[in-house]
Amino acid sequence: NAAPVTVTVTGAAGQIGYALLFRIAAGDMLGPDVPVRLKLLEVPQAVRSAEGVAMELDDGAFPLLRGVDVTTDARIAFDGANLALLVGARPRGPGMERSDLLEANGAIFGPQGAAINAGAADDVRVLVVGNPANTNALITRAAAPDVPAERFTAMTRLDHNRALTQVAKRAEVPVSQVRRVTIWGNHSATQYPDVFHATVDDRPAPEVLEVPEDGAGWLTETFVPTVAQRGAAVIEVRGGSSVASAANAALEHTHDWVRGTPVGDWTSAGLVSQGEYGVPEGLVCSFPVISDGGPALGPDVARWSVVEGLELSELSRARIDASVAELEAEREAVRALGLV
Ligand code: NAX
Repeated sequence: NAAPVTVTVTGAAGQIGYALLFRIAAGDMLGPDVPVRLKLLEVPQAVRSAEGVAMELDDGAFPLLRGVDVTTDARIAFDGANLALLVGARPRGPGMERSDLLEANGAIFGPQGAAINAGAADDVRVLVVGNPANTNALITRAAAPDVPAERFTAMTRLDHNRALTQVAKRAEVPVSQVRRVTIWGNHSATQYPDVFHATVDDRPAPEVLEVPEDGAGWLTETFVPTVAQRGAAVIEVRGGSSVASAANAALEHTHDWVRGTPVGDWTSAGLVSQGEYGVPEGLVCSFPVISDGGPALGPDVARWSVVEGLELSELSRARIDASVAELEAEREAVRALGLV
């Protein structure tokens, strides 16, 4: 009877929260052998709704679920947290400038980082889903100086999964036959989905997809914009933003971090740069990453590491540099606001 893992979810009464919490309780994130305790953080206006979600979690009678707490106090929410999924964020309102958006999110992620620093478990791992995810992760990390930088991540797994499926459809293979695609840069329209190191049925993807080195044709005209603008396309067709697919991506990101990526494959995640591929140190940038798994939790936590040594074409280099420039501009903006 293992000790339960404490999972804190912010924005618990929101759409992604609703799609995420029941799957965590069902064991989809950490596996069928790992009991969980959930701590739900919400703002006062939505806390009653979060309490309703907690009632439904009770009514699921999930064998792995060892309790649900609901709070509006970040200190209570992150106390003892092994995993922190930061989903709640301030969306861009009408007439809001980018600096207003960054400032509003600084007021959320700064205090949450401080609460993580003060009270989370020694092995805490943080995934930021709420947008702008990379820069919110940067702010959270800056407010938690005692937690190792490698524990702060931003979600680009949904972009990664979108890229996998676009490649599979183009190659007319099941998505399970596609490996090693990469999302580079910011979780924004400037992101660069890269297929130059991907494989389809163990063959080089550029060969299968007939992509020339300069990316002319399908890659730059269809693939990159389709992946980068998929969120907007879902909004247009579904009449609402991506929710279940985002929750699924958060689950997979966390699962692979804790339990390891499959041998021979990698995934994408926003990590604090240590200068890999020339990305300025400290920026939270999406890279190709692996985790070697290891003990599910505890002091020897499995780590993400960036897959190094990939050769980048001129096209890839230019696209990555453009997205990294946007991350730098966001960092400058939050610096000017005193948030990092
Ligand atoms: P919702 O608006 O449905 O839910 C957000 C919830 O967060 C609300 O219930 C709100 O009360 C709560 N909240 C706000 N401030 C909070 C705070 N300080 N503490 C605790 N809770 C707080 O949005 P939803 O559709 O669930 O999306 C959540 C976030 O995910 C958004 O920022 C969205 O942009 C982002 N996304 C990120 C994706 C990614 O790939 N990284 C993809 C999906 C999604 O767009």
